[in-house]
Amino acid sequence: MKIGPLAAACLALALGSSSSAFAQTTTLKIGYATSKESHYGVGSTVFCEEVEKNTAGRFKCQHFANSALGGEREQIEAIQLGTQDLLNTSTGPVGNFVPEMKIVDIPFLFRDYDHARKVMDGPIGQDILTKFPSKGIIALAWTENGFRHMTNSKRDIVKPSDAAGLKMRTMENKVHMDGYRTFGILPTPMAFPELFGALQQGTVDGQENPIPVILASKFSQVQKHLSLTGHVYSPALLLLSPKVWNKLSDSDKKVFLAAAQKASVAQRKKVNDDENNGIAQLEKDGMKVTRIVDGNAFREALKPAYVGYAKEFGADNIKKISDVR
Ligand code: EAX
Repeated sequence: MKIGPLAAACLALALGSSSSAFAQTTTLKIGYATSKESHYGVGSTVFCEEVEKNTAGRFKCQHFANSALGGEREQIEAIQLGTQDLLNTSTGPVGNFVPEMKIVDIPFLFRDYDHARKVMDGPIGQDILTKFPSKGIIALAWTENGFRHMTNSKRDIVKPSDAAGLKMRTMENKVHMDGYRTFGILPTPMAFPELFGALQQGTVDGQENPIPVILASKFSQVQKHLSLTGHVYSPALLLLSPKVWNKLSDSDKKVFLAAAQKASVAQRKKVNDDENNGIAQLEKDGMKVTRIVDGNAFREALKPAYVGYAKEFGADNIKKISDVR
């Protein structure tokens, strides 16, 4: 029997709607530290929209912004267990799970955003991503947190001696803590969700984070001084639970990986926008911004820490990263 175009359209519609009515939708839980409007939220939203669109709605996300699922360390554990599906996280606690990753947390390793992104997207960064599966984590892509700057409630920081003696919250990251000690800082590791309260109560004098985080977390309400130290690049990662990954078809795996690439582009763009507009905003919000910082003095102070880094990671491996142009 020959059917006309209208009948064919009706049939297609009926089949289409019936198949989507029966197709199962899997809702993936995605967590991140800051708001849905922040860099993490922007990247995560792009990832989820791409996945939803390119799997015809078989997958969608439920967002848990603002650390609703806990600190980043706890969320990594949940990814391993499969009680959480997705996490857009800084590398802060990740090195405790995947030691090969720690090399990119070295202070003053990256010159600028171009350098950092080139390394992450190139063979060195991509090779690190292959180390995750054996630790029970799938790393879909490098996203981004940004260059970290110091804030505190006491004074302007131009050189390490200004930072000396300040009690500063750090991430749970030994590479950072070893470096910051050479600046004279007293590092106090703490999970991010506790940080605002600790600053408010004066448990610590300061903290360090990229502009997008300082903005999104409204640290201007509890910190007076912002110094644009840019002392370390803070990469981020879009992580997936192997429990989800192992059930995906090959073509869905491709969709997830391509979506993660788009997420990364969008997240980095938001970091750029915040770097360009956020500092003036923080000034308006009452922060005193120190723009000119003695970077050479910080790098000089850091030399003893680099001796340790060379031992741990290999001087040649560090040089390979520095040499990327
Ligand atoms: O991932 O813990 C931190 O300071 C991180 O930079 C923040 O949670 C964003």
